[in-house]
Amino acid sequence: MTNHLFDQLFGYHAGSDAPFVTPLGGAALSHDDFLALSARMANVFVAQGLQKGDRVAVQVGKSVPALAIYAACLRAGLVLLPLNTGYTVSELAYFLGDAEPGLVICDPAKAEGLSPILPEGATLLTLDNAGNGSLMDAVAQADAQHDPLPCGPDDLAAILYTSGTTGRSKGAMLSHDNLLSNARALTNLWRFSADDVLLHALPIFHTHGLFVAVNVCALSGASMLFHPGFNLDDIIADLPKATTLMGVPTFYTRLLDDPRFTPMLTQHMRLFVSGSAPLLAETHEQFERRTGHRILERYGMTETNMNVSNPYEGERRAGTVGFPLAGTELRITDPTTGAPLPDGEIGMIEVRGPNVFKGYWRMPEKTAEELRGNGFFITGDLGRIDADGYLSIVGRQKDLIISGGYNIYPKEIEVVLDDLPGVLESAVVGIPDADFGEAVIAAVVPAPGATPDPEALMALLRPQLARFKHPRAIRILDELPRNTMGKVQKNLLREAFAATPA
Ligand code: MLC
Ligand code: AMP
Repeated sequence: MTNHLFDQLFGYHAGSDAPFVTPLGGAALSHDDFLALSARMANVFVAQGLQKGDRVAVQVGKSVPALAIYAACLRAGLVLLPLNTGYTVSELAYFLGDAEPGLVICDPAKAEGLSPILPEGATLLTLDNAGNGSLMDAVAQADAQHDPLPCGPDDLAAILYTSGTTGRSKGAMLSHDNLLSNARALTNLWRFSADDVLLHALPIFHTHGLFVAVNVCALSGASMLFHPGFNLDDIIADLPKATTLMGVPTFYTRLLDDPRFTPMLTQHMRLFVSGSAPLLAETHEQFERRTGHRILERYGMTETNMNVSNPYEGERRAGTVGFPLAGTELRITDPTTGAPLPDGEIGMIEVRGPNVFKGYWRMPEKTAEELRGNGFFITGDLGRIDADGYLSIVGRQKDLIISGGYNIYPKEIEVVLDDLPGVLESAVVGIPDADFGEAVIAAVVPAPGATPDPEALMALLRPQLARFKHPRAIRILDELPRNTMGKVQKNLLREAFAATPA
C-alpha cells in the first residue's frame, strides 16, 4: 500500500532540483530538499512515539519548516491540526482538550503559556518564525531516510477547527482523498503546471492557504514565493516573478488602492483567484478595468474544500462563484424541508462529492445535523443557480461574520461578553467594512444598576479572544431589539450600526 496523498503531492518529486518553495528574502528549496526536510521531521515525530492517527497540533508563524510539518505528518500517517496564530491560551485550551494531540508545536514565546494546558502525555516542541527552536534542533540530528507510512484514501490527513453557531468549535476531519481529489480537480480546472509560480501570501492554518494553494502547487510541480503574510510592498516587489496569485477579497481591494498596481505589473500574470469571502462585483469590474484580468472567483469551505469555481476558459461572471467542480454535485434545497428546489430559486446550498469531509471529530450529533445520510453537506450558505448554471451566494443562514477572510461566529464573542461584570446580555453583528468586507460590532445591555464602560469591557475581553475577533466598537443599549418570538433582530442592529459606524 502506498501513502495516498503524500506520494501524489510530494513523493513523486524525489530527485527534482526544481524550486518548490522560496521564502521571502531567502533561498529557494527544491522539491527534493523539501522532501529531505520532511523525512527528517517525520523521523523526529516517530521518535516521540507518535503513531498512525495521532494528532499534531501546530501554532507557529508561516515559514518553510512550518510547511514541512504538514508533509512530515502526511508521511508519518499523523493528523495535522493547524491553529490560527492569533488564538489565545484560553482558546487553545479547548482545541488541545478536544483533539488530544500527542505533540504540540508552538512558537518558543508561547511555550510557557501552553505547558499547563498540554494534554496528558503530549510532548511540546518549538519553532519560531526564523526556523529555530527545539523542533529544528531535533531535525538537524535526525536521519534523512524515512519510508512514508502506508495510508489509504479514507485515512485522516488533518483536522481543521471551524467555529459554530453554538460557540463551540468543531473539528472537521479531512481524509487523504478529500484533499487529493480536490487538488486534482483544481489543478486541472485552473491549468496549473510546473511552469507556474504562485505568490503565496495567505496563512497556512486554513484551507485556502494550506490545501488550495499548497496542494495545487505540489501536485502540479509549480513553485511558490512564500511570504509570511500580506504586505503590499513585498507583494508588489514579487509580482513580476509570479504567474498566479490566490487571495481573499481584501488582497484585491488593497492592491487596487495602491497606485503602484499598474497594468504593466500584471500583464505577465496568468491567473488571479479569489475566495473565502464575497468579492464585490464592483471590485471584480474595477480590477478588470485596471489590469485587463478578470479575477476567477471560487467558493469553498473547511468541511468541503472547494466546491464551485468560475471557469478558466469561458466567462468569469462577477457576483457569481461559477459551476460545481468535476466530481462535486451541487443542489439548492428548501432550508426548512430540505426538498430540492428548481434552478432560479433561492435556497440552501448543499454539496456532495469526494471533497466532502468525514464528519466532525467526536461530534456524531453535529455531523448528523449537517451531513445528510445521502452524502449531501448542508453548507449554511444561501444561493441561487441562474439559467446558465452559475451559482450566486446570496446570503448565509448561519450567524457568521467574515472579516478579511476569517470566520467569526458572533456566539463566540457573545458568550465572553455575557460573562463580564455589569453585562446582562449582548449581541454581536457584522457591518460593511471597506478593507475587511465586514467588521465586528457588539451591542451590550447593562445588568440592572450597572454602567459598564466599553473600554473596560474591551480590556477584559482582549486576553480571551484572538485579535481578529475583537469588536471594533462596543455599543451600550438599554435593550436588544426582539421579535414577537423573543429572537434578537440582528438585522435591525446591523442597519443601525452601519448607519453610524463610529
Ligand atoms: C488582521 N486583523 C484583522 C484581520 N486581520 N482583524 C479582523 N479581521 C481580519 N481578517 C487585525 C490585526 O491584528 C490588526 O490589529 C488590525 O486588524 C489591522 O491589521 P492589518 O495589518 O491591516 O492586517 P493584516 O495583517 O494585513 O491582515 C489582513 C489580511 C489577513 C486580510 C491579509 O487577515 C489575512 O491574511 N486574511 C486571510 C484569511 C484566510 O486565509 N482565510 C481563509 C479561510 S479558509 P492591531 O491591533 O494590530 O491594529 C475559507 C474557505 C475558503 O474560508 O473558501 O477559502
Ligand atoms: P470556512 O468555514 O472558514 O471554511 O469558511 C467558509 C465560508 O466562507 C463559506 O461557508 C462561505 O460562507 C464563505 N465563502 C467562501 N468562499 C466564498 C465566496 N467566494 N463568496 C462568498 N462567500 C464565500
